[in-house]
Amino acid sequence: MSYKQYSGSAGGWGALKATTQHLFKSQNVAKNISNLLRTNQNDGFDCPGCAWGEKHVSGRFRFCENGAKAVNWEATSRLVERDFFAEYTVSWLNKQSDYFLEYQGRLAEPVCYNPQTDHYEPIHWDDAFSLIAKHLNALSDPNQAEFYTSGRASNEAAFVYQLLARRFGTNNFPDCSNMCHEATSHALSHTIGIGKGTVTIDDFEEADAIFLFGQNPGTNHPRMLETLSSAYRRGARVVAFNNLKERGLERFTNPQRPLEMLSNGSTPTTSDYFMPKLGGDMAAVRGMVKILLARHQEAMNHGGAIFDLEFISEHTQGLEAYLSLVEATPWSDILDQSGLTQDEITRAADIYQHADRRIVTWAMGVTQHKHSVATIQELVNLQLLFGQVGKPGAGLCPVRGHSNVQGDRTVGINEKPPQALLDNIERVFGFQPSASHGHNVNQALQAMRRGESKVFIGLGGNLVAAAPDTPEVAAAMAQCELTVHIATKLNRTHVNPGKASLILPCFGRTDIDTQATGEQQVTVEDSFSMVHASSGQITPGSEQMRSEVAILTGIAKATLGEDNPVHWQSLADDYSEIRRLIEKTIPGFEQFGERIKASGGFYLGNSARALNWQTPSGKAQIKANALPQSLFPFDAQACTSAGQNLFVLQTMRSHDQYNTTVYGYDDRYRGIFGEREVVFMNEKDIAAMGLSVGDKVDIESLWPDQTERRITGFKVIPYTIPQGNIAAYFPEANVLIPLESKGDGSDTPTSKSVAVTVTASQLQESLLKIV
Ligand SMILES: Nc1nc2c(c(=O)[nH]1)N[C@H]1C(S)=C(S)[C@@H](COP(=O)(O)OP(=O)(O)OC[C@H]3O[C@@H](n4cnc5c(=O)[nH]c(N)nc54)[C@H](O)[C@@H]3O)O[C@H]1N2
Ligand SMILES: Nc1nc2c(c(=O)[nH]1)N[C@H]1C(S)=C(S)[C@@H](COP(=O)(O)OP(=O)(O)OC[C@H]3O[C@@H](n4cnc5c(=O)[nH]c(N)nc54)[C@H](O)[C@@H]3O)O[C@H]1N2
Ligand SMILES: [Mo]
Repeated sequence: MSYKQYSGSAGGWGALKATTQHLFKSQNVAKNISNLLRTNQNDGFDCPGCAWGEKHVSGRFRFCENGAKAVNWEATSRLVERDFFAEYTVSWLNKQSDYFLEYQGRLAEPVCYNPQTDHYEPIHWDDAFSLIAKHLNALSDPNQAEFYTSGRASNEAAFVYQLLARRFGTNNFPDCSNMCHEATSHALSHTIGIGKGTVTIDDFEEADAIFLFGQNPGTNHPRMLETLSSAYRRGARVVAFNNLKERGLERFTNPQRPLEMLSNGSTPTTSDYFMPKLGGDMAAVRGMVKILLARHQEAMNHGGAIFDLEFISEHTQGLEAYLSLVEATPWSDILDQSGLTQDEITRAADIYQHADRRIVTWAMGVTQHKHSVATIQELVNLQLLFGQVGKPGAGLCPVRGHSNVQGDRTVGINEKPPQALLDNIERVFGFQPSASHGHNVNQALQAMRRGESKVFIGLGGNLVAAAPDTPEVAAAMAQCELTVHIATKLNRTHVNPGKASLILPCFGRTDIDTQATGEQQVTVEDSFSMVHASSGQITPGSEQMRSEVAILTGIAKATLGEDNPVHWQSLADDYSEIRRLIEKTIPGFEQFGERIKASGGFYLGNSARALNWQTPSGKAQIKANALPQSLFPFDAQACTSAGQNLFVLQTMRSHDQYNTTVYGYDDRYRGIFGEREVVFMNEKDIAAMGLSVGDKVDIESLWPDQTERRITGFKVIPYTIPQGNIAAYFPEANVLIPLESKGDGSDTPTSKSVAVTVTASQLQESLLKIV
């Protein structure tokens, strides 16, 4: 275990080396090399990594180091078979690490939990379906079932899933996006009338300035580094706002450029770097607008303008209220909350003003705070003032996480379905779906915890590890009469079973999916609203695995009946049938089957980009939100006593993980090797607490309830991070986040602002005493 500052650029030979190591680790080398070459190609599969889009140019490989890890992890030849479950009890498995659980390999056959023996035991598929049907049909209210989705599910699987749940009678669709970009969907739909980004990949080639807020593309969207470095090379300004110094936001060696690789050269990915306090982006942007407003007023005095007055008057509403609020916001608040100097904010405003086409991107550093919706609306305001929506080379770009999280939403995974969707379902399927709002993740977990929701079905994902307050979530699962997990790999959620529990092994994106009519394709949608086809390339490792669609139609047939409301089997036999139903039900999918044949797929369109504002007023809304009272998710100061070291903690991903999937214990770009129980701190804070690098600390979170939330023995790592802020990895730090600490309007866990105290590890002190 070691800590060594990383001096290289992102990408380059380090990435190639890591890719090769992961190839060997999967024990499927030859197959996986050919696999990687098919990633994101027209006749291949969509990368199960992130949702970044692709420009379709032939003859280039289209995977990155972390995409390669995702592919290798899924395409392993290791299998979890009945002997494994016979050997280990579930209680024993629950004591193992997340890495251990997933590393065992692909789930190979359906198993059912036996509480008497505490083992999972084999079960026939039909018996598994009957058990689910029995439990679902025994509920006194369909809203006692929760249908969770993780964003890898294809459009076809997700559409079948929502149809099954809606026919059953509920809108309980907790979704991974409730912990992810929910604030984005909420903020955007209430301002520009659509909850998606307005840019396409081509816009990045025309932008003069790209502002990146709260994201770490070097690890989480590595293919974006190429886009950023090429923008930089042609002279665009690329401006990062990040709470940490992230290597991928500094320099990148592109493995696609042989000369750069051979000369160990690299291209910067950003031209300017600002490090706001956690949650300080809203104040920073408010400061930029305040400067630009003053300049605009000055220009107006001389008959000019800086804002796009024509755009504002034709397309927006709410300008006056917002500008008065900007004027009324004191600089002291802006500087205090942003943690930036007035000079820095002025520099950011200068760059913004002197560009003509600006793109603003953001990810979890913006969406996982209490005031995330307001922060995103501040970004929207800035862009609207300058007419940056619906213009080539400009726009709003939330960078999505899971490879099909956006598509799942598009095809109906929505706990608050719009009336138009319900009407279409009624028209196409001849039943009236429930219009009452269902549960998001937070509400589902609360209902399970109270014993009100009794059946949990998970289409992928790992909710126990992904959600906050881990012991509470585990307890919520344990309360359920039945938990059902449709999954590729064993994880924490599976080893926290309900009173009855099933693990149903499914195909992943890389597997060949053969059904009655032959090999099937599925479709996915990227961050740029491009829909394209994906076909698996390798023979599944076990004949017992089934496709997600086959599993869902199996559940539907057993629960609802063969033909209710569709002939389920024909959907499983031929996925084009599902695409025909999507075409009839979801706008934008006209001639779906034909259009996915095009290279790179097709563009779903975006109403805001077309300057068509789907808001009640028919205009884009400029929202006047006050800055938050405090950057803590509650009045934390009131909960601390004198002498306690109060910090705001963010929880983020290492370079060797995919959400709760831990591929390894290194975080190369941050200089961490062989460990994950670390906490990144500013050197001055380390010194002020009398700590040294490598010391162990205990971290306790503050929340006005009686629950103790604490992690112990985390190693102190010095890092470029503002004083008062610290960072640790998720899922290890999830126990610190109270379920009740959630975003206003989004219910997203405040994973990037947790009020905590840090103390020297008691364990360490007691050891010292012994010495
Ligand atoms: N390899 C890999 N790829 C992934 C994933 C993965 O786990 N591994 N996960 C996928 C998913 S589901 C998602 S949602 C995305 C996540 O992609 P990211 O949003 O990049 O994920 P995080 O690791 O949470 O990183 C958050 C970044 O924001 C910064 N940050 C945190 N708080 C603040 C703040 O208040 N202000 C500012 N300005 N910066 C802040 C952090 O320092 C960090 O750089 O990636 C997707 N792609
Ligand atoms: N503290 C903290 N918590 C967070 C975050 C954070 O930044 N900080 N980030 C949040 C974010 S952005 C997200 S998106 C959530 C993620 O939450 P989830 O989507 O629930 O979690 P994942 O870790 O992506 O799920 C991994 C599991 O999915 C299954 N799986 C993988 N591929 C497939 C497939 O093709 N089909 C099926 N059926 N199953 C498959 C495997 O069994 C694997 O174990 O976590 C959130 N939690
Ligand atoms: Mo995500």
